[in-house]
Amino acid sequence: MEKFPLDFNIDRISGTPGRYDKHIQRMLSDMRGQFADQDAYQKMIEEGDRILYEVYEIGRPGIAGELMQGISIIHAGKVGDEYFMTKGHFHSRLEMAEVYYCLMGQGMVIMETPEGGQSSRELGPDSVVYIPPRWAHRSVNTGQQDLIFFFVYPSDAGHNYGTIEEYGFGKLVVERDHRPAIIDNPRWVPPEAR
Ligand code: PAN
Ligand code: ZN
Repeated sequence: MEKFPLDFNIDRISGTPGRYDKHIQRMLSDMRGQFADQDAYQKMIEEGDRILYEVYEIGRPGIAGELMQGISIIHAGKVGDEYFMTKGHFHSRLEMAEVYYCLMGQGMVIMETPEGGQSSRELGPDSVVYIPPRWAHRSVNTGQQDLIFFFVYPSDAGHNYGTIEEYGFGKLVVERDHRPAIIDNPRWVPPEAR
């Protein structure tokens, strides 16, 4: 029990946890092929790589019954008219759920089932989104500030990025008339047609 500390605080200004085991930074260059406007992506990369989002993980053993916790920070910005977002994934153990608790910022969680079912929920200060078993999830920052949320999921859930990397999600979140809009992803192929 004493081997792992059981508590931590979250800094309300930066959103960072007082302690963590892993700090992951995902760069624009890690997201090749994920944004719909490839020309805008290429132009941005040529201007210099940048951090799109960061994850602070508070680890626990990857065994049944344990929970992984952490903080994700998605920075504000767009590639073309598509907002900065996470890669998105299914859990390798598909039946494993997750909870997001938003501390700061504005955004959306885009969700999708292996059968192609689509859903989304908004994230804002103090909102909670429950991601049910079997739903892939991607978070999108639709605001002008960092989107910061706490997450918790089973330590043995694992991450499967495969099909999302290939086809993306069925829906994209883009800016239309100065506000976020959810539109169909032209690159997406329904699972039964793959
Ligand atoms: C989150 C995400 C985190 C980064 O911790 O992993 O926001 O997103 P990607 O893993 O899609 O790059 C989570 O959902 N964990 O399961
Ligand atoms: Zn997850």
